[in-house]
Amino acid sequence: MADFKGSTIYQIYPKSFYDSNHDGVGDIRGVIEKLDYIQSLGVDLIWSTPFFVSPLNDNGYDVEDYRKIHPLFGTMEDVEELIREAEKRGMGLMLDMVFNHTSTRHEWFQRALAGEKDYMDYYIFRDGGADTPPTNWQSKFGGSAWEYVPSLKKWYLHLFDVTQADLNWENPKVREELKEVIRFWKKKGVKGFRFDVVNLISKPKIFEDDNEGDGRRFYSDGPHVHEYLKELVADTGIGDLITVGEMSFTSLDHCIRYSSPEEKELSMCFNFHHLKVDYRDGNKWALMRPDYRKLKELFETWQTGMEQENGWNAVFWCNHDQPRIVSRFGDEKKYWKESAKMLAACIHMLRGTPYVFQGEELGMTNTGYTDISEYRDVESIHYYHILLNEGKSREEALQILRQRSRDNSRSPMQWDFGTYAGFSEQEPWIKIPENHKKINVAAEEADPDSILHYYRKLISLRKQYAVIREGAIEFLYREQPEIFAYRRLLEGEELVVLNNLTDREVVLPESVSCQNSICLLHNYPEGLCRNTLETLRPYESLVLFKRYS
Ligand code: TEU
Repeated sequence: MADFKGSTIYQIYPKSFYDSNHDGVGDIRGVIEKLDYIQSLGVDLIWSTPFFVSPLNDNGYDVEDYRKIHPLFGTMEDVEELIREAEKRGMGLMLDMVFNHTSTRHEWFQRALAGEKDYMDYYIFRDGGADTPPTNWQSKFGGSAWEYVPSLKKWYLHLFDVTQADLNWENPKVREELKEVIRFWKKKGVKGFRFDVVNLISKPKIFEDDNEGDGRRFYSDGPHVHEYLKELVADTGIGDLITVGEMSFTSLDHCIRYSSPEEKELSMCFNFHHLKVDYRDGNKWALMRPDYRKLKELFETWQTGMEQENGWNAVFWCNHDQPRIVSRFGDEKKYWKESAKMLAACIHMLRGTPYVFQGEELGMTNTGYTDISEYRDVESIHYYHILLNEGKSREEALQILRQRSRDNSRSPMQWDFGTYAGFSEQEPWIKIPENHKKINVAAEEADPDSILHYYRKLISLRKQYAVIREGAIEFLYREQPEIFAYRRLLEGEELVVLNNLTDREVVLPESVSCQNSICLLHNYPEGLCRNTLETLRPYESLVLFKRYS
């Protein structure tokens, strides 16, 4: 069994990582060229988002061929070289398997469209008149989740974009095809898999209208999902690799089952509850200040709940779908460094496997785009129009996108001070934020106090201290929303993590003595350490370690 508890995983969005052939789009050779940098972070696994043949309507989450590489990103030889070169540096590659749906350009769907019965059974087609979709379910990207095909007089289900048709996992042939994909990549030496929205694969027997919501309660963690996952893992022999399921709208009970070793499903789960604490009434497109009380409650529920039942969390703030954390829960201006470091410590010392999304280790911020023409993401563009139709002004809609768009995380990695931030010599496919002159790898390599060096430290601590990997967790100051604090415990070792989530000084309910502890990490300059803590400074974060004899 791979050591997923001791690992840190670095996520790459290849389109925006490094452009080796200077066509404005990042590529696989770009990742190979930057492997030394990735290794220097101390991470164990590199998760790359999909680079397979695809029309790229959803930037690769719409797969046309699971075994071929999109020429924009490179060749199969490049991927094989990436696997070898990563391995030489002690790292593995984790691939992203989008198995809930395929692109409508996939051969299976094309054959279904041509009326081949066998292939129609690969997808979810339902009868119905041209004006009445089978149910009122909504796509996650807005609009109906059904599309009518006049030639077949049937509707097909697409929980995401209309070009992403949901696969029918009830069909054993579909499950077999997908296992073959896994075997193909496993043979190439891939060390892990991330399964995209994998808790949505098992749809209900009966499709009915949802009078309370958009339909998700019927298909999230569906009737056969655990059975299908067990089968996929057993039949492909990936139980000894590192696997993570992206669980959309899930529950603690299901995530315990997905990730506890006895169940033989996955190593760990992503859930997104903690990233909805700034959604007004659960609506991503309605702005609200983060509710820190809720955030703390969610972490506590998921951390202690998973620990009690031997489950395992993937812990993270950022990915290619989320706005940048320093802009979201920190302060990208006055306390940029302090808040980015504090937020990192919050996550990395938790019980779970931490994920770092490219650029997070630099404190990259939201993009601040001011015109809709600067956006590329299919979801952002759909929702811009939905917001206008709801009566919002252009400026109001853009203001929402500036905070909520997935493009906030998809702007190019900021390598240096150059015109295109050292990402490319060509104008990139998506605009680079102005602040790349200040926030970039070159600048942060040179600054010993940088966010980048802080991340390296955090990642190395996990390797050095068993209490971080294995310790039990206990939450402190539970009644104080502005302080996120916890203790980790393991035979004779104790770690205390204190974080001020606000831009104000906060008083600790009782003073904390640092005298018998080692301060492993502090996000304020050294001279500002003290023997007894009565207060925490704005966004202050400390990690204290004690060994009992
Ligand atoms: O995302 C699944 C998902 O539900 C989201 O995070 C989604 O982007 C968000 O809810 C929209 O508000 C995964 C991938 O990470 C994402 O990039 C894909 O677009 C999506 O699946 C479809 O494959």
